[in-house]
Amino acid sequence: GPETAASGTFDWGTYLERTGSIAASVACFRHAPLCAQWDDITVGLKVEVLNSSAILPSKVYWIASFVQLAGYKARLRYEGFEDGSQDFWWSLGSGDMYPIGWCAMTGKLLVPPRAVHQKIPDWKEYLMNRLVGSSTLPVDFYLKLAESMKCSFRTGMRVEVVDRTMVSRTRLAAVDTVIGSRLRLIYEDGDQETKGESLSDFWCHMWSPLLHPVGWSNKVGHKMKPFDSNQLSRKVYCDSSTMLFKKPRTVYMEGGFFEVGMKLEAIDPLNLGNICVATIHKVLLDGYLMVGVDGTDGSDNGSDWFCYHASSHAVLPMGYCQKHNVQLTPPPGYDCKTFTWDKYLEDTGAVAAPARLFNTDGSGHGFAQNMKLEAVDLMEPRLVCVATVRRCVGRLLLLHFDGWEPDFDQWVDVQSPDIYPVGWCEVTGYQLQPPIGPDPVASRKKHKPLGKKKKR
Ligand code: MLZ
Repeated sequence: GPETAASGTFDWGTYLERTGSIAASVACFRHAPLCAQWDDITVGLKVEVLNSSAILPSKVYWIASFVQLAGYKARLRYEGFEDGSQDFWWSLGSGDMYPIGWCAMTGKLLVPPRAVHQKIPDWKEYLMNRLVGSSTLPVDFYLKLAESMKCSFRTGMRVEVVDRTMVSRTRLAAVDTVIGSRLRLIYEDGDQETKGESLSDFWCHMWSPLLHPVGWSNKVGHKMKPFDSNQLSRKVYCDSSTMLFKKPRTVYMEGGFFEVGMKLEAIDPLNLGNICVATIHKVLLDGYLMVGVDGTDGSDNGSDWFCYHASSHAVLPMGYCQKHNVQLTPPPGYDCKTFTWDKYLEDTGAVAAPARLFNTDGSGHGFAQNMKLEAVDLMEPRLVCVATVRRCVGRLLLLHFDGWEPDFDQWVDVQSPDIYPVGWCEVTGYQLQPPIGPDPVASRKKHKPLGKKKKR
């Protein structure tokens, strides 16, 4: 269709209509601009919006109502076109749309599209009747939008972030670019040239659990790639203040906590569509854990261990998959049809981490199966893609990237800062990856720049 990759003109409105889909509401994404204001944005709202059919020397406006909402996009219907024949999609971030009364206040003209003029001779009276009792855009809408788009990270600030060439350690990095609260980080430890262009940077949201202030690794006991301070770039840098970072929830360690050797189910950090049998390999400070997927090479030597906070969505108690009808990926040598936890614990002489240590409550989010959204491909975290909620399981969402093989599906938390409402890219100026066309070129093979390829 016209909205596919090649043409570069993906249009969410057309796509949603063609696929008969609905979008998750902005209210589902607490990190998204205007989330807290979204109760006031509803179908039925009336606004003054650019009359794009007028050919006049200055912009004129006309009244329209919201007939559908899809993330930050609204399907608008001009007054006088109640049959829906002239409906159009408008991004709530693009301006040229104002509360009722704005034209009168600013001396702009309300001019009906020509066809309305012909159909309804006395449109002034018509409009008066139509406007009675209607609600409009909050007067501070654009102010709130601007406020909620502020990001306090600045180019040049230093941080510690996961090393994408070895996920078990962090690396020193500096903020290079900020778009829509997503940070492009360049590894800055004197070694950035050696790994090749594609692995020398990392993108994440400012609230990403993978992002930490300088000194964090040392403080909690996480491994960090060594660096030579003399080699650091001489550009002006400052360490980012710890105030800028999202703190994970406090975990209580009384009455027992995770212990080394305990077994659990965990999202495989290198295959985010898989929930695997895993082991706690290290308990760091402040509730952080080093978790490894059982039976992988990188788990034996520690290079694939991954740091998850005890409150993370990615660590799950034994039996979670079975209870929720999700396929658990067993260790090599075990068949997924015959694997049982009882037998496995017996074989390994291990104990399972107690269920009460996990934070699996997923009540009260607004996501549902088949909803559309924009989501980061966490294996190539620069890419924000057109995606669909394939499953909702507790606080987990299984996301599918439209047009891509199910191999690319990823489990994420309902509160992940890497998922966004439809239209977020347009509002923030980030590039959106449209679904790939119906005839994918031969090689759409899974490619894992975050960490190395695994044979499983
Ligand atoms: N290099 C990869 C990119 C995959 C991105 C998929 N995002 C859902 C490929 O083209 O196979």
